[in-house]
Amino acid sequence: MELYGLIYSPYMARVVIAARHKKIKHKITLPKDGIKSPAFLKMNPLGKMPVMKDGKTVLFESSVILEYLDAKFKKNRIIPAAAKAGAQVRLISAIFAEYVQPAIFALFAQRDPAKRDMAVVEAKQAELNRFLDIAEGLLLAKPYAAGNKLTHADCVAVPALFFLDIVGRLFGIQKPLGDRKKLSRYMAKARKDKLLGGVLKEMEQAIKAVIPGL
Ligand SMILES: N[C@@H](CCC(=O)N[C@@H](CS)C(=O)NCC(=O)O)C(=O)O
Repeated sequence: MELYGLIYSPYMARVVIAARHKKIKHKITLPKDGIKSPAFLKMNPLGKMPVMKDGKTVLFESSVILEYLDAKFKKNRIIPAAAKAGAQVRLISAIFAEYVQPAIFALFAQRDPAKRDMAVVEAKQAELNRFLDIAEGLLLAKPYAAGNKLTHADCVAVPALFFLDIVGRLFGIQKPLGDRKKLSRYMAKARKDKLLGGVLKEMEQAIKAVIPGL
């Protein structure tokens, strides 16, 4: 299997976490002439990473790839089969994918102090705090997002929270998670986890190559 993209992309990281957790043999590849090249656009007309190539199957959109991986490779399921447990996992994923991460990205877009719109920053910070409170309420952090097993929720939450840390550094925010105990414990554990911690380190290395001095 080939996974096209750069690990600092939280969308790519989601897929890498799932592939490693499921012990799927894969290779991380950079599109030869970039993600806007004709060859890459043939695989993903949106020109975005990640793209997955599994034999003749080519897929894009991280959530679709995660579904495919879980359906095809039954080992170490990331979405529990039971309706309620599966929904709980998906709910945590949705909060991070649809709310927390977009608010973080909106702040990331304001990273240049010279071009920063403080009204936008304040509005997005308030929004982000509200979403983090909701995530704090839903998270189990025992030690994984939805319990004692790594799931789809961790594939989404950990890369999103990696970016929260980056935004914190870019904006000089000491504790971007504030006093949220579960989220803080969750990320501390994730950093020590072999798989999640490894991905976090790779994301850190990769983003430092793009934003020097971070
Ligand atoms: N909804 C997509 C989003 C993918 C995405 O936005 N990827 C970014 C990297 S973080 C990208 O490739 N951006 C390049 C561009 O939009 O030109 C997914 O879940 O895979």
